[in-house]
Amino acid sequence: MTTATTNPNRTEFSNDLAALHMKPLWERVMRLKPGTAAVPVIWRWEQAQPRLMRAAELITTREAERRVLMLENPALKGTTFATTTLYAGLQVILPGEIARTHRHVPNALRFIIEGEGAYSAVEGERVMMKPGDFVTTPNWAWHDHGNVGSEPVVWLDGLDLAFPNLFGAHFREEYPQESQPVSHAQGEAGARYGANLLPADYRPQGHASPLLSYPYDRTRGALERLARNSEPHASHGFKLRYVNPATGGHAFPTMAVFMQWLPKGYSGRPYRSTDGAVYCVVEGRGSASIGEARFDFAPHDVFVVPSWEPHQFRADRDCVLFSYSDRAAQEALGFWREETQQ
Ligand code: 1HN
Repeated sequence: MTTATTNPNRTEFSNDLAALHMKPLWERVMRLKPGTAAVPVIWRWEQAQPRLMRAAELITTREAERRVLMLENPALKGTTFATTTLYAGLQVILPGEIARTHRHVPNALRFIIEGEGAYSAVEGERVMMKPGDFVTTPNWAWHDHGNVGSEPVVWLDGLDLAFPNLFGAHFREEYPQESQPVSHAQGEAGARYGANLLPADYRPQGHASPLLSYPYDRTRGALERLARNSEPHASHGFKLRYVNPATGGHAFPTMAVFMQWLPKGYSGRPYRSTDGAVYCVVEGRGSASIGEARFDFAPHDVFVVPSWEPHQFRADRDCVLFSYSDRAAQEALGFWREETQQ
């Protein structure tokens, strides 16, 4: 690649081309191997939690619209993203507050970390949120949040912002009122889509799961039963994928969402895949070795496993890990690959 710069004629040629916004392909510096610029990083709950409470003193939800501390990958400064394709942020809402109604093209997920009594209203249905629940905000759905309880509620926001931004398709709209009217009973989406049944004439409309909430007690119960009665995967322990019940596909067209159980004493084999992922520790303590980094993790810590970084998990106690990645988009495009290592 350096031949061009050592040959004065080629240098002159390159300079001539530059003025015309052309470049010789043989001089390109683009990455031509798997992986991204993102680096492994952990945000520890013991550091995040007091700062969320400080944010709650400094600004109201009305002023901020959403009171969020964004989790930006240190190698992706200026993007706001945790991985090259995924946004992650910690949102806190105080008793009595309302985060006003809007909609946008990016899909969003909420993973509830701490506190009870808050709802996320999606297209007229208020979904009550409890720690460990995974709640969806499908693309272009009106959504607002409120806290009708008596304690602060904190959740992890995950968004696929990079995709609409990349395509130039990021629209957003404000709703004329702060809260949208309630037009569905609580639990209606769960009744329609969450009981291994679907409305008789249902045809999938959007691309994201119409099931607005995946409650933790059911997810945890399934994993615990599997862990008691079957053998763990060599790298993932017991790992389940949240499903769009109408299609059998991922919960979002872009983001794949998972919950996994690592039994106490588990030591996983190194593994890598092309999807970058954001993890949130739900229960337990253990460690994640990711590339050159080693993170000891505790409940509510959030960490990033970048694309194609070899990683392995160890569990000091029974651990439950929530995660989301861009695997759904990669599978849809035919790009996704994985590799188990020795
Ligand atoms: C958003 O709409 C929410 O609705 C949270 O709670 C975080 C980050 C970027 C763009 C939109 C929410 C967001 C967001």
